[in-house]
Amino acid sequence: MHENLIKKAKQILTENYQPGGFTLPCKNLYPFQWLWDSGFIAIGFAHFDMPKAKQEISTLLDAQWENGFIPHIIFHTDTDTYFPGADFHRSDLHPLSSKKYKSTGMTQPPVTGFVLEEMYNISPDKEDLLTFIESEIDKVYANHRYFYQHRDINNEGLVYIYHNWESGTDNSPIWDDIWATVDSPRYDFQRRDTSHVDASQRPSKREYDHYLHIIEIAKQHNYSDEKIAELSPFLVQDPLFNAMLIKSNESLIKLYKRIGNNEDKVRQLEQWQQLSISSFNSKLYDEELGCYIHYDLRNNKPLRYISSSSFAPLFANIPDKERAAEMVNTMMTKFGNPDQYLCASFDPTSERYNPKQYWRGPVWINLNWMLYKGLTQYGYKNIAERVKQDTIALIEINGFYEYFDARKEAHGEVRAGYGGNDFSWSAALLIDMLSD
Ligand code: 2M8
Repeated sequence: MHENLIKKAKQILTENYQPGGFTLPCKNLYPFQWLWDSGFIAIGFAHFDMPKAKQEISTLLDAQWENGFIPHIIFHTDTDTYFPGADFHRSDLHPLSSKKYKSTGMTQPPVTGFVLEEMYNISPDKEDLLTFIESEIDKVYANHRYFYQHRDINNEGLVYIYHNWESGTDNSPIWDDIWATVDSPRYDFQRRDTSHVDASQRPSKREYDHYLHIIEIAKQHNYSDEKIAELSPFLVQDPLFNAMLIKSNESLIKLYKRIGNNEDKVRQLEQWQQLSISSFNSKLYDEELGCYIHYDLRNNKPLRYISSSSFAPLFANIPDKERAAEMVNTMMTKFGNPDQYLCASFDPTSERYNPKQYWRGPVWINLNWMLYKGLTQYGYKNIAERVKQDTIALIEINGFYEYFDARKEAHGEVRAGYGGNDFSWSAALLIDMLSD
């Protein structure tokens, strides 16, 4: 079943793979290596080309800074078809940044820990994979240590992100509340994304002003974590980001135990994990909404909106069974209408919902993959199956797009897949879902 889809997905990954040992998220639109894309891509490759899966992760970790930080974009080439590029980000300003690669000075959801575990589970040759994991796992551990040492300013086990691009959900309507508090300059710059993709499917010029403004502040202080925590107008505890960290902690604990002789690291990870899960549950859960939400650390207030990130904690085993049931109820009431594909990236009943614009509403395959796994884990087999079938249908009808309209009526006569086409993580994660 679905042989043609799988064949096409493998072809996309193989064609997006680059001589530098990494895979483009999508040709033209994203011409470098992105952190969480690489993680999802490695899971896809693991099913049919393990050497490339390993190489993807090794290349990513090779760009790690001396303080454990892993950047969100690694600029492997000098191409100027993406804005803002290496010359704008100036990772060299940070004293501990990589001397080998130019990168950004911000990160993305820490997926690498659980990606190693997924690769291990997929591989038929466990011994070989364990040898690979042994060679890389300490770098991932150092990355987690970086988060707990530098991004957890209240020592509560919840780390902050200082830029919307760190969230991965770039222009989520949730950030509108923050932009309303920021008086960013109006910059003069030339966007590149809108020459590849219809502008109505991308963030606005004003949003880009804010994105650049935060980077300018960080650069003025050479990307010092302490200064960023003090000065960035964007300082958020994001449930998706923190759930990824928690999920990766869990994987590191399991993998270190399998390797053996790493009791100190296991103990440390377990300590972080305990605090993180307990604070996540007490601080980020909104009883009234029945799901997890973001917390604005800069302005000290919860951001009370429902997005697909609100359900990602299911993937990381964070809620207890009772809470999981409430979350599933919220999800199905707000997002699960039969005339909608699961799962819109933002609350379809909100006036801020836009079914065509990037992270303001469309369905994203990486979030669907997490939900599929999370729902399965908690025993919601039928809903998990719906997420899977919806994912297959969206790709079958439209192609391997970056994001998709959640409204069923939008598909058919016209294409309702948006953003870039032949998008790597859509291909990679479909391969994984179909192998289940
Ligand atoms: C999108 O973000 C980049 C900036 O990082 C962009 O819009 O230029 C997001 O969807 C992000 O989550 C993703 O990792 C990246 C590459 O696919 O594209």
